[in-house]
Amino acid sequence: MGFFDRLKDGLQKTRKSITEKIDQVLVSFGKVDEELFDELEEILITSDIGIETTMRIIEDLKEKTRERKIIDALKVKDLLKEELEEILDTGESALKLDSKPSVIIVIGVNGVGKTTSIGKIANYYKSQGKKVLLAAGDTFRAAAIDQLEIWADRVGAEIIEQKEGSDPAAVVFDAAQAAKSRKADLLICDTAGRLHTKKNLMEELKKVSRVLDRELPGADRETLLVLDATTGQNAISQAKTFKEAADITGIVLTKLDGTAKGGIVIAIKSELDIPVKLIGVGEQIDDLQKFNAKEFVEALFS
Ligand SMILES: Nc1nc2c(ncn2[C@@H]2O[C@H](COP(=O)(O)OP(=O)(O)O)[C@@H](O)[C@H]2O)c(=O)[nH]1
Ligand SMILES: [Mg+2]
Repeated sequence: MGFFDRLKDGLQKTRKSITEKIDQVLVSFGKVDEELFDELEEILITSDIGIETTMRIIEDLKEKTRERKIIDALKVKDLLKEELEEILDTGESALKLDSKPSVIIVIGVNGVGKTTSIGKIANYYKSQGKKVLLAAGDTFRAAAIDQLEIWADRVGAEIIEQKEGSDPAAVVFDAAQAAKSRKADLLICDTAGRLHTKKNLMEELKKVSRVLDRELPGADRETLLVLDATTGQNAISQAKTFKEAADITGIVLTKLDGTAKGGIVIAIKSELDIPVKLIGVGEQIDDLQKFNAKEFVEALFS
């Protein structure tokens, strides 16, 4: 399956819930009127786009139909696509990882898909001929270290680890030294998603970040927050918490294939001001894609 087909396939549930309903409404109305917008509003809100963003979209649609004197309801679909693309377009969504080594830190609550995404990212850069080093910074559970080890074996990356319960900042320190001495292109740091308290977790992330500032000054760094699309509006509040502890450079939105509420990507963009850089559309190793607004909207409406 090609890239676009995987995306389409991954967005199947969302497409069914948003696009098919929109099509039905547009066909049944035939002509543009006030009630049509009420129906559209309801569909958008129930797909987790968020109330505020939905209102903005509906207002814009009303204005554009007036300006362009559109009376055919079916034409509203193109306007909606245009509107969504505008909201989602963040300009550059590519990861900036030019220095050698460069660093990715992956953060987010338990179970969102951090370790799996690291495996997928590592696999991508390995396939580009890069030397990739993983740091097992989730020392909270032994199983987390084992899981990263499996990924390292699978993709042919090296891994730096210590035993369960050790200080993640110490693991990252070792990994930074190893990245320099082994001339790695890319160091990817896993982190814990759960500690005894939220405060501990945030302090730990700050400490890891300081170690990297000190040991790899000037290295390109992406701090990626992983959010699980199936958790809906909860993902937004997680992002707000993590934003206070880290300079997040991008979001990895996982499990879009598992939800009909993929509209969350639109809420994230308009409410958080952090670009979505990667999206997870399945469990296969190549099911993590670069986010592109135009392709996303095309896949949603195709
Ligand atoms: N369907 C689907 N499952 C995913 C995706 N990303 C991660 N997962 C699954 O989510 C679960 C938790 O992932 P894990 O990487 O262990 O989360 P972590 O606790 O944040 O490190 C695993 O079962 C993964 O296979 C995705 O894009 N789609
Ligand atoms: Mg993990």
